[in-house]
Amino acid sequence: MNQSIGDSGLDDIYKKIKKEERLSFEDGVRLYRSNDIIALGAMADIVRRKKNGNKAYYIYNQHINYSNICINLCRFCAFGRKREADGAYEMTIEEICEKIRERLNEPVSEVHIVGGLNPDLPYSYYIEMLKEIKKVRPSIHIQGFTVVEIAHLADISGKSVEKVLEELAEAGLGSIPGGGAEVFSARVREKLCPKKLSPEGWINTAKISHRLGLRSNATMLYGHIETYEERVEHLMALRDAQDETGGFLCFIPLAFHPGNTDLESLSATTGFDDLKNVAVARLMLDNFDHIKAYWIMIGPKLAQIALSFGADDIDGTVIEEKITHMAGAETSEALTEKELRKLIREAGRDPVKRDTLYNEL
Ligand code: V47
Repeated sequence: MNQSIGDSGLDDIYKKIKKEERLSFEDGVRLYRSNDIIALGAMADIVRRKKNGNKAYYIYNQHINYSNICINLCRFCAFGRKREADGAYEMTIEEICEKIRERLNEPVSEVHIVGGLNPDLPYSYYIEMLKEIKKVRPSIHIQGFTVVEIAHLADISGKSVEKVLEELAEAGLGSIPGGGAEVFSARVREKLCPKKLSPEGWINTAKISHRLGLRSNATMLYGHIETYEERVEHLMALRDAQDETGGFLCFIPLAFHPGNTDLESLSATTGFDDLKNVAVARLMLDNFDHIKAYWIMIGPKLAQIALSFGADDIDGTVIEEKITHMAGAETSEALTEKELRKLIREAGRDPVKRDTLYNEL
């Protein structure tokens, strides 16, 4: 038995992992309660290696946050604004296309598009945005609009979620990012985001998109007021949904940044908890192929270490990130491909440039 695991008091869980047995709710909570980070990492690394060998993925991508005007105004968010508030903005389709045009000389394969729930932008804005981006760069994969935005589009258009997704896909949408899941606990949501799409709404919308052939990502926002039990319940709800559809591409734990939010008095997450979330996710989410350590939120150095704690992906070049930076992130807003490859290579992994759907480029 691996020495670091033998001393951890988690050897029964280790046995399950070796037998590829599914972990229970109690197992998940015990993993979170353990401070034996080396044992957690060693176990998560076994699973990661079985699924992804020596490969670690990155993507050449670009983020566009088209508007921060939002009707939800979640308490953990420093990005959302009322229309009349300082710093509120809304990009025109032409401004969005200009952002795509600016990068035409770079090998960008994906544009990641997320915004607030803007009450004034019409449904046609979103359809036109997708079509116009595709005209400027036909080969680009558009990963856009969290399921929370999709549900909002169904509301404002009076169409069903299915119809909205079909029309967005027809206009050029390729897949759906994982945001808006937060933590599924009713207790947490009542306190932090009472107006947000319900957990059932989030999961159902994701499942509908999977059934229509649109893959999506999944996230969990951790490090605010949630308990270990609530984290594990969240992971298990995602695991159940993945059992049904197989449509999730990857899971991304999102480290809460308190700056400029209503929760500013809370401390930022620690390196230990960041690594725990990667490792426990890798162990609980046995039906997810990929766990992403998002360097924007935990920093490139810790994202690199996370590659030995269950992560097989460190996201990408990103270029212009607003959601985390408005909440006080101290990371840069972009890494070069050379920097991403160096981080991966020095962690002893083979860097693999991927497209959104994890095809190797
Ligand atoms: O849903 C909001 C989170 C999410 C804060 O799918 C915050 O590949 C930390 O989901 N501190 C949007 N997080 C971003 C997102 C995402 C990012 C990168 C890759 C992918 C992917 C998805 O950001 C929101 C919310 O959970 N968020 N405020 C904050 N203060």
